[in-house]
Amino acid sequence: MSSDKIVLYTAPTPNGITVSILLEELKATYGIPDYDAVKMSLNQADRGKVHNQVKADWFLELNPAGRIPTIVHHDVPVVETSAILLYLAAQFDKEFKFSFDPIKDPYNYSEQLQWLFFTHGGIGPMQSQANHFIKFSTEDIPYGKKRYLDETKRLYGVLAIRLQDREYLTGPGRGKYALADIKAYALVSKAWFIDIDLGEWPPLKKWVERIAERPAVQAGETIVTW
Ligand SMILES: N[C@@H](CCC(=O)N[C@@H](CS)C(=O)NCC(=O)O)C(=O)O
Repeated sequence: MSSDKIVLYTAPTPNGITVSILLEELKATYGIPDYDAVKMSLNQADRGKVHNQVKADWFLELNPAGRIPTIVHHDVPVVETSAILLYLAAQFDKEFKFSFDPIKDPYNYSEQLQWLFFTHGGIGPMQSQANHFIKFSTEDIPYGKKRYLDETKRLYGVLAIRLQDREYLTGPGRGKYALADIKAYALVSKAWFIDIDLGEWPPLKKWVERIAERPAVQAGETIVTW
């Protein structure tokens, strides 16, 4: 029989912590799900040498893209941060503490998808490319550095407009801390890595500080470390 326990393949990166933050929030609220975190190597030089490397054959069978985060639940893999967040919410967030009911609350559910897609399709890839060109590229390519840094900052500006008169990205009134916040927080809170000063967008800075205070966020961010 397949286990109820979730296995989370992860690393201490913005994409990795996205999932462990939600898992910790769910555990703090409902006492479930039980999960094990397995730290994966993202280092290409470890390929073929280290068992838990993201391009190892056994891992590619779980996620053909060879990327973390990946979860396995009841022997079934789920990949892509936002798809994992939506899966975990559907399975475990029965009181919609961190999500919205797609049937009874379709407007807020739709907004949740909109902000998840905005972050998953926009900030995630742009910030990753900015990280690459600024921190990891073996060539110095000023055009690439500027292009992706400017684009990341433009998208942060959009979040800041959204947060001008609300505390969280989605939900009625001033908003409710939910999936879209977790997805965006995991990225925006790591802006320091490429020297982006969140002081440029006061509502965004306050939102990061507000979320960072949550014990489950602190636990989720440190589930595995470098
Ligand atoms: N779109 C994917 C991106 C995942 C991703 O880029 N993961 C990185 C770490 S943050 C990774 O596994 N990189 C390993 C590699 O590229 O070999 C998601 O949202 O899950």
